[in-house]
Amino acid sequence: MILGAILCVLAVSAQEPVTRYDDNAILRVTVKQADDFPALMKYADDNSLDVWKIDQSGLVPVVDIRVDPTQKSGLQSEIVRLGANAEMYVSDIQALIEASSMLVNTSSTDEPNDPFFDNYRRYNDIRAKTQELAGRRADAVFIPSIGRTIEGREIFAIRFGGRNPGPVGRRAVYLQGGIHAREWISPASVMYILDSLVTSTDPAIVRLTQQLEFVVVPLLNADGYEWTHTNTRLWRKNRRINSGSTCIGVDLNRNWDDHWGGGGSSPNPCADTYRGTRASSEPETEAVVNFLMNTINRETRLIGGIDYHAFGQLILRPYGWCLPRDGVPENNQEMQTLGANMRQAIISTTGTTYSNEHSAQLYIAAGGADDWFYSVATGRRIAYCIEARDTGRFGFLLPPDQIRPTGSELLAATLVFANHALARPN
Ligand code: 0X9
Ligand code: ZN
Repeated sequence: MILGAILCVLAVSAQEPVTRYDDNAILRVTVKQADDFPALMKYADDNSLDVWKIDQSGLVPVVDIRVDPTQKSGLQSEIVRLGANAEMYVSDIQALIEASSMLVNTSSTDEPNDPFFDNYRRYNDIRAKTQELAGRRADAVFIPSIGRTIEGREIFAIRFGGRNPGPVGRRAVYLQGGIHAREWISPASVMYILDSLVTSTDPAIVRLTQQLEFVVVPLLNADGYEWTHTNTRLWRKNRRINSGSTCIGVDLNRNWDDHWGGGGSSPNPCADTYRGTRASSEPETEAVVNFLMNTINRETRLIGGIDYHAFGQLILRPYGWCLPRDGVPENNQEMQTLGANMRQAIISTTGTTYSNEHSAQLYIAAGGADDWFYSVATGRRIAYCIEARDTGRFGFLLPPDQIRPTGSELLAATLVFANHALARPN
């Protein structure tokens, strides 16, 4: 019992320990009053607890925290000290990991469904799929290599469409997936969107993709993603070896050159929100910065960017680095209305409800990709961070039978976004 109650690292080979999550739980903590929230966050940070979700949309913040058996009683004492309320939301993460991998999607309709979207795919399979798409549309799909990860994996982009730009000139939108390793639904959904755009025969989509270029990086944090498949399912960061620390990884969504180093980003290499030593210190960040600034922005007019994450079902607009009372983008109204239209498109597709909000209202986090897309890459046009399914039942462990419905609702939102990018005045 005691043995089983310890998060154990099973050595399958000397180099590659596989992390198990036996008896890890998700506690849903509701603080008594908003003033108690910083103390709870500090406790989580000091004790390296894995914060899965922060919900500040209600009267008081609600926080989902993963605890292993060695962390549970400490957090419980802190909860008592704060007079907070806690509910066991998920009791055994390891069981959830094993159960969700069993739920492989099999087609229930007459349509010939692409088995690629039956399950979450590895880096090589995702790359092969983009090459297959390029093979089918050799006239319109290009796969530039934009750099290499820390471990040397090629970071590939896909450029599709925009060959007949019409009177507005050549415009582009940028779609990015897989910045956070454990958020598997992100690269899966971005691949679903890409596949739909490339293979669609719907005249509205065909016309859109003729006019607008889609620039897509489906799997930015390839090293972290592979690590979640081979070793540690709940890994978030890249695989940087941090000098002077035994802790690995930089949070790539705290590494961008817009208010880098600000609130919600940690200077501690052991934290899950470690921002790195400077803006764009990571080759994954740098690859996108160079590609968008030196190639895409020279050849096209980049109108918008979306960074796809999980989870929470949220449409987040800039800024992430400060609260609305300290500043909103000058075109906040445009992004709010567009967000509402994207939200509505999702409801019409699958009935799933997403929020539409200023990002920092969720929590402040500076150095995010979305803020950099907005303030730098697009020259203050339009940007979002979309947190895909679900609201916490499975969290990062979303079963693969939800890939197609999530992909189709996010496709609908992305089409609304892309049509707006084409229609806006400049
Ligand atoms: O914290 C994040 O990086 C994102 N949430 S996640 O659970 N997927 O890690 C939210 C980022 C929102 N954008 C900014 N704060 N800039
Ligand atoms: Zn994320």
